[in-house]
Amino acid sequence: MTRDDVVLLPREAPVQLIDAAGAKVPDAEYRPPTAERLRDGYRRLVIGRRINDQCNALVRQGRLAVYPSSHGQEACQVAAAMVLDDGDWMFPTYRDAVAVITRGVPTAEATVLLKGDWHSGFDPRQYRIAPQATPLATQLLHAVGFAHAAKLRGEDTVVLALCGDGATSEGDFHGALNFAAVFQVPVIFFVQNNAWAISVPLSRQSAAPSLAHKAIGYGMPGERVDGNDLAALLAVLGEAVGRARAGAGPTLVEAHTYRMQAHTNADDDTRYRDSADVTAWLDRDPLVRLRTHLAARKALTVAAEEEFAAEAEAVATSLRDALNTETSPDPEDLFRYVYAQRTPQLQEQWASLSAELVREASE
Ligand SMILES: Cc1ncc(C[n+]2csc(CCOP(=O)(O)OP(=O)(O)O)c2C)c(N)n1
Repeated sequence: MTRDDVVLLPREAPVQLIDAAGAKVPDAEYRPPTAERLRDGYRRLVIGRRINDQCNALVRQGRLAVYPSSHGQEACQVAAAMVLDDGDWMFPTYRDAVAVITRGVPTAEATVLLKGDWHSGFDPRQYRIAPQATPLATQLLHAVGFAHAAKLRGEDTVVLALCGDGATSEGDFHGALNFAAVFQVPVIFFVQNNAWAISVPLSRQSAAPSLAHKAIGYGMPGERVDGNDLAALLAVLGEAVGRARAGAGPTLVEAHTYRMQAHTNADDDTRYRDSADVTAWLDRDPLVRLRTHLAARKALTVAAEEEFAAEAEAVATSLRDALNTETSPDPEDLFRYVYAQRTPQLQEQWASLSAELVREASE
């Protein structure tokens, strides 16, 4: 297939393989994952939802400084982790803790950033996950550079970079997609369109027919997918990963989902959106949908459900244990690893902070 043969425009409607009522939707192009893979995905969704609930509670207990919840977006989180091989890399954002944990980062390490103890609590090389990025869209550039380097070295590494709908308005989004398409870099840009960038709705963010339509402007395929349908996400992202690994370059995937909770605990979403809009999305919940589907296929026993719930409870316990343990980070770490040689400004700031710490200790 030549580059000209590839269909760049996304479909009119997002790809869906299981509808909101749990029924199978036939598709000529995308094959649904096996029942076994879907059951494993459901298990991860149950754990993901529990992580979101537990982290919200830990914020209220003052144990986490902040938690940008992915409640309602768990299918995107789980799919992002499931489609990658061990040797691939993920470049996540602040909202992607569930994806990070699903890929294998222990809860104690995954929550260090959100607790405010350190820039990242895990070793990126060990899990092949870049630190969760807070500055919007910067991770897309890092992902492209990383994937380009892997390609130049002759490795078959695929890189999946996540971002939100708001991040697509950043200049870095443009730079990353343009470079990736020109140099046919093995990267998947996975946009979780959850309809809101804090208080800014998608309609104030983009006038494009869809965010996936932006792909054609760069010369890469774009696809839209139901972001609450794990089966469709696995199929669409899986195909994009396969294309990247085969040397066919990048893909832009837009998942249509919804941010069910406030942006973070520091945000009051009742000030800018109608609660009826939120409740309307309850009918499309990714967990309920997959559970109904698997149960109808007799692919989910009561025993399996109990086992998944117990596993999720164990993950929640590990989160509580990790965050209820007092830590004493060294304040100088803030300055230690920024540059090989500390700049005069950093020296001045550290001198001021250390004087303050000495004064506090003597009080
Ligand atoms: C470069 C940059 N500008 C502004 C911000 C402040 N900010 C944090 S989150 C956010 C909204 C992001 O929305 P979206 O990309 O849709 O992701 P979501 O939070 O909905 O997952 C903004 C503007 C930032 N973190 N980085």
